Amino acid sequence: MATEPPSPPTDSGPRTIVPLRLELRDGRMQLRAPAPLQVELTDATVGMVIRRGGERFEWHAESLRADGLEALWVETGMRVELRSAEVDGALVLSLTLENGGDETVLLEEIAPLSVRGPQGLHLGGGAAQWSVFRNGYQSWSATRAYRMDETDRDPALGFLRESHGDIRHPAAGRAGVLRSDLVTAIVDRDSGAALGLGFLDARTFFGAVVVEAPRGRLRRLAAVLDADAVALPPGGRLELPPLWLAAAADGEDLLAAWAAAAGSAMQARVVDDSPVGWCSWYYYFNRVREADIVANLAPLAALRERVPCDYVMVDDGYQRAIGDWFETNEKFPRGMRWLATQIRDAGFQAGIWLAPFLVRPEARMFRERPEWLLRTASGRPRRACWNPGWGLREPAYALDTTHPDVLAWLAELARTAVQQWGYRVLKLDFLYAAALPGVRHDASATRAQALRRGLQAIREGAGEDAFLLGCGCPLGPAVGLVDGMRIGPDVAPFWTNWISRWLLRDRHGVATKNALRNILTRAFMHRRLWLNDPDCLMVRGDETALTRDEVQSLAAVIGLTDGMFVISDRMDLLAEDRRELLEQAYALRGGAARVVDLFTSGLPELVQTAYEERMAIGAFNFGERAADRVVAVEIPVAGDQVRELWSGAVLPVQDGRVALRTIAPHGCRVVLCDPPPPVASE
Ligand code: 9PG
Repeated sequence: MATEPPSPPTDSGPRTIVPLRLELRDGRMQLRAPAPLQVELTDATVGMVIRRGGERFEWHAESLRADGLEALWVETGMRVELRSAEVDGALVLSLTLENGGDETVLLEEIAPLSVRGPQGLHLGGGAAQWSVFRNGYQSWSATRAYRMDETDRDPALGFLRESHGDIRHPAAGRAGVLRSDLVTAIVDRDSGAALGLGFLDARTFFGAVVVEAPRGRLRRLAAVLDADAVALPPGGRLELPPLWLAAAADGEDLLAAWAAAAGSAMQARVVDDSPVGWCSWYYYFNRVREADIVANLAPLAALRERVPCDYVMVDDGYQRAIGDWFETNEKFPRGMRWLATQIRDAGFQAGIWLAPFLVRPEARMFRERPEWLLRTASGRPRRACWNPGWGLREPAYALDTTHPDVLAWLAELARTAVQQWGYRVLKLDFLYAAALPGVRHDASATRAQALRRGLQAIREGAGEDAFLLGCGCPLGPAVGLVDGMRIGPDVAPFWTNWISRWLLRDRHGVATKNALRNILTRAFMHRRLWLNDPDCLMVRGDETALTRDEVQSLAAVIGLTDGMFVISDRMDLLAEDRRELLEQAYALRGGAARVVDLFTSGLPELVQTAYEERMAIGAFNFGERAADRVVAVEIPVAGDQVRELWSGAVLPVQDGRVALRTIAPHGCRVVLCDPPPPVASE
């Protein structure tokens, strides 16, 4: 079977959104979408929480004045100035703070926009009908839309919270109270009308949108910046990241338009050719040996005509210790430079995994450079992660990426891996470690800045030509520095496991089902903030608990959402029917995906992908019983027929609909819609 070359996305720019109109009334902001959209924010204001002389103060501007919308907080002398502009169909609010008082203040939280009470947001029938998009903090964090009667919860065990969310902002654990990182869209499920709001720049502060609407009544909606106790001396001024606001008749349009705007504000890196790779992790895990990597090169080369692999990634398992990256362990006796040469001689780029901001106690650096560690207020090294794969007894700790020697070392590490050893793709993992709360060498740096400085040092050392892939990474501060970004939890050779589901209450954890959810819910970020990395595709039939239906679902979601395409199987053992599966999934790439039920389901099951001239529909059944589905086909198709990918079945289209019978549990159907050939003109 020949592989069709992927065609470019038909739609990667902003879609149909409208800006909110801003008016000042009684010192408060009124923001309204033009008719017929019913989206209106009433009595919005600016708020902040500060510390001054050891005391905590909270303020909401009572009377904004026109002409730049100024307000003065009389007791503290803090002044705010708010400017508004219409940019590409959205309203953009920019806030400047000035300390006009005579004491230094520490900024804790700043809300460029907040409304309170049930009248604060008019959107359709009210909060009981809303779905709110909750974006997780980092790559692995669970992301999906919630109804207001649903509850967002953290994992039950503390050590999992570190690696799955922002420990400064635990989940509320109460129905209707959500914190969405960077951006949200609030959708009225009855009318589809939606409000979108998000920060355009996350290089300095982490931002989030907080929605509190327990029991179907809005209490508070606020866009908040975590100001990390940054000091503002008397006379000091601070410009805050702009806030983007728009309305639309569709929630995903808003998310896509925000991503395009934020990507352009932060100069996102979006390379044209999304790389295809192979990765050692999901077959070999920690057990990987240098011979295993070499053994996969010939089978990958032989597959090239069908699935052209660009790079071969040596994942976790080669290093002497987490932190001792310059030396290999006994499983890699010939060292990393030798291995890169083997990979490159076989015609692939070489890739290498690093957890550059982590260090474990057995690493040399831990003993020799104690001043490089991020520390807690009590002076102990900041625990960053407990990963049983690296040893049960001790955790890994975080580096202080504001220390100049750490930054120099990071640049040197990246330079060595790229220039000296010859690895062009760097998978940078557990990046959240740099942004953990702690005491830093540069006390003035925010957590977002600390992470960004670490990444910048790596980019500097690696050079512009290296492909940097972020993983376990808080999303905002990495835009413009990484080329690819993992957008979900790890896939696994199983669907879910009961330990994770029941014992740990962990929606973020390692499981193919959890990964699929995020690949769909964060599809809109692809090619706007970076290239999405959905994580790897495993298609093998042995040494896996995934059924063929589950494998097909993973393959279809990865192909239809177009992100990076990374295989993780032992290639010499792959049966021909499984190779064909790889090829079929590969041929689905190159389109622009739209997740139809993003706001109506906690786990989306319907994707439409538009290509230049064709269209594909993925209908999934993530439930536990077989299901029938009927899907709408939105383009005229050849002979009023469509083809189903996996079965090859030809299905009739009647009144623009196709009936899909008995989709197995965890399985899917992929409907390929080819347009009728153009009528020849005379
Ligand atoms: C290598 C792996 C792979 C994988 C990464 C990352 O303990 N934890 O919470 C935890 C989360 C993710 C994880 C490992 C441990 O996987 O996502 O692709 O590179 O590291 O160790």
